[in-house]
Amino acid sequence: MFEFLKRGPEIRLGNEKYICPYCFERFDKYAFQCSNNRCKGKATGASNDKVFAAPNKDSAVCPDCKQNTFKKVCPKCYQELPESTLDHEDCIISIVGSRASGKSHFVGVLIHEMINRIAPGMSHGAFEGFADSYTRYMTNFADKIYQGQALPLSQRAEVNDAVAKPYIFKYRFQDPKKKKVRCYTFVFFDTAGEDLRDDDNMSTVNKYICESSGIIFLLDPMNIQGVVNSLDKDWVMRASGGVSEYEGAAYEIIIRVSKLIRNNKKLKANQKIDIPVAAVFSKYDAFESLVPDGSRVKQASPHVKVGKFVEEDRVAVNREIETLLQDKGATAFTSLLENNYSTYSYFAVSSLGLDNNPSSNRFDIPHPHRIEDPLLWLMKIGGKLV
Ligand SMILES: Nc1nc2c(ncn2[C@@H]2O[C@H](COP(=O)(O)OP(=O)(O)OP(=O)(O)O)[C@@H](O)[C@H]2O)c(=O)[nH]1
Ligand SMILES: [Mg+2]
Ligand SMILES: [Zn+2]
Ligand SMILES: [Zn+2]
Repeated sequence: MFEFLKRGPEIRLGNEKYICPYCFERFDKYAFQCSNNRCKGKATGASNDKVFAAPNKDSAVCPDCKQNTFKKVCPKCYQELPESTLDHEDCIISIVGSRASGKSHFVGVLIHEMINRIAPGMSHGAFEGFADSYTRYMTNFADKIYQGQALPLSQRAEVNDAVAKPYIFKYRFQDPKKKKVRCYTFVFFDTAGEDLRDDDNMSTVNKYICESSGIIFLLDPMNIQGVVNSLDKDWVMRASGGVSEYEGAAYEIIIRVSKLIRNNKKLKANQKIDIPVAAVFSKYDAFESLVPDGSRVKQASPHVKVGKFVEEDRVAVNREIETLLQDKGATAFTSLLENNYSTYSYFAVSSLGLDNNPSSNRFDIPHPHRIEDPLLWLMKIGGKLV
């Protein structure tokens, strides 16, 4: 940890400390990193990473090369900090779900859609990667799924940077009412299902889950026995990737996640968790045949088309999916949500798209169905949409 020796007129961070979106420690001071390529950063007060202590100002002078730098970094992990972190404007989204429930494909396709369709369509906005997030996103996701390759199952955070490090994106858009630009930072965590299997491994992921502004809980249709029984078992197995978790895996994860948040927030048994949860049925394409004709969820998502969040559509889909889960005997899941969370809603998405699953012989570029619904809802209730 870096020692802060110098004092001076500082930028106030408010009473609250900020949370580093990489190591999740709380700090009231940030450090600076020299961005001069030729600087060796060996001067007194600077670390080998050219990180040095300075008062909380907009910029600081490197003690070694005397150049000015604007690069603010975490004093512990030395990762660059987005402005919004210091302003407490971060929106941390945790994606959780059992092994092979489709989390990585969901994140990979959602970010692509945010950049290319959702942000421009909702508000003429732009979705931009922060620091190395875009490059890491391209390497770990886009270069595979947008080249017709399925993603591998994610390794545990301990051994895999793709999981351990969040993907940070800025959403910048014009607020027509206030005639000013608004900017929010999204911090996405693609949890490895394996890290959620037991309480010990959960310690790796517990920090960001507890600090989340929203949780996207992906529910694999393969985990619901009633769903599998209503379909051709072999087909649905192939269609959903061929990895079948044991029955109850989804319930166990939601129980474990809830216990973790309850302990962390010191909640009493009769208090509900106030982090909003989007409970998302993944791989919609694989169970579409179970959805009655005329259902709202069969239609394309309306929000981006009309340029604002259509609450009435969310309500209709929520009702349809809750009914489907209850009809298929997944009441253990629905009552877990009801009893633990004050705000939740059901969704169904297909990241890959209709007729584009691993069972079909071709694997097209993803053309997702309703992938934006959960995130737009979390933004809407968090006051982050106009
Ligand atoms: N039919 C269908 N299959 C999908 C969809 N999304 C993902 N899959 C398949 O589900 C399997 C698992 O997907 P992943 O995204 O790797 O799952 P994960 O939740 O990240 O798994 P872990 O990293 O092990 O926790 C893969 O074989 C995917 O092809 C989808 O929208 N439809
Ligand atoms: Mg994964
Ligand atoms: Zn840090
Ligand atoms: Zn320097």
